[in-house]
Amino acid sequence: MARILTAAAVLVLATTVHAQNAPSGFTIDAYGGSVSDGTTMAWAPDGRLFVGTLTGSVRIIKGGVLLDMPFHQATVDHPATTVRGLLGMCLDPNFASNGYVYIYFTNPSPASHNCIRRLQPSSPGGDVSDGSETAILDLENLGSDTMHNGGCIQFAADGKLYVAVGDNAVSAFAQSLTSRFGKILRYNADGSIPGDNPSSFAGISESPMGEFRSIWAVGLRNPYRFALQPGTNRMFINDVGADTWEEIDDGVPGRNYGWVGGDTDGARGMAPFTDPIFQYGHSGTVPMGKAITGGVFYNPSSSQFPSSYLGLYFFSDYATGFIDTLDPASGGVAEFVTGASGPVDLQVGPDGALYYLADKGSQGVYRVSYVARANESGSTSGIQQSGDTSNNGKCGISGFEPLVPLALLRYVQRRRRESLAA
Ligand SMILES: [Ca+2]
Repeated sequence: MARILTAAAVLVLATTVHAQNAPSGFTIDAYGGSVSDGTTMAWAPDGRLFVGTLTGSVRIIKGGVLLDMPFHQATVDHPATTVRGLLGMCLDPNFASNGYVYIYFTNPSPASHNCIRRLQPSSPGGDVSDGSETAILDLENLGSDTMHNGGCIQFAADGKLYVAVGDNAVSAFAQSLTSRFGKILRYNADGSIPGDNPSSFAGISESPMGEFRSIWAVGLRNPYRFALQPGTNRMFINDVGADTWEEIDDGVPGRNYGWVGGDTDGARGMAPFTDPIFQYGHSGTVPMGKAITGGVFYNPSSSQFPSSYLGLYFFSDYATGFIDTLDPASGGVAEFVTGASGPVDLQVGPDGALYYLADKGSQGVYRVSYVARANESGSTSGIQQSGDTSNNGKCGISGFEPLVPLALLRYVQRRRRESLAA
């Protein structure tokens, strides 16, 4: 039996390598139009989707159509093939009245450093900015290494602006209270520091002073994305690991997530460090990947997916191209989408669909929708797939033959994950 399943798995992998696959009842469609080098997405309450790109553009998808004119073009430090550039974006909690858009990007002036700037439309509700950039935050100058910039920014329900910053490939920064690198930071919307930020951090004897009073949690390597759960305001931090583990960390003020360089990502069971609530390896685990990217909780104001998805945490891996779910209550993990092309960000839309931003292949936004239970009844369709023109929307060679073995494979994977999570 095991040998048959292995052969089936090989067949499936061989025939669906370029297809994006979702569970039965779901479809995947390209959304809006081609966007290259996308890094970040944010939904406006009016239904527009803002999309930021590594090269400094903020684009708008309005009514499902990508507008030709960017909302804004920032001047970014983006040396070719590096991950410096525009990395994060969020909208003001009062966006409906003030129209503020916040972007995190690598600023070339006067020396390369990551910053946050606030943008505003040229007219209320307008689709282009007035060109101004209001300074909210300027981080320390970067070193020569172009890696580990973090970049995710989000407002939480407390009205504060949370900022994820990477260690710039200097792991010692992650444990230092005289550096904002390798941290989660917490600011007021105008860039001032709240008086109630934590003053002590696990495993560090001193307290932060001055501008470092913005530090909220420490010990992170490259927290590329974090997400806040609507309703609970729980924070999950996706910390990209080094050579072995990718982490999801439970964000709590004052905690130390243990990154001190070398092989110190992943669970170590070593106080005072906080282990990840979930980790997956670069080899030998299910799931398996090399760069955790997007994360979002499925708690939409208008739910579209089956109720079993409510409260789950979606997370993606850039290298493997999967989107999986983590159940915060049970710790169980299950496969959701496979074959996504370099997913870098996940968001839940106002329609309750899951949107992901692809940075490889046909780059742009993709929408994962739950279509109808009618599609499942009496159908052999284990997969719904579209938006991938390389095979005319079919799954595999004929669109049919991998379905049965894939269903078996998924069943086995799910059982393995349940046993791993136990
Ligand atoms: Ca860690």
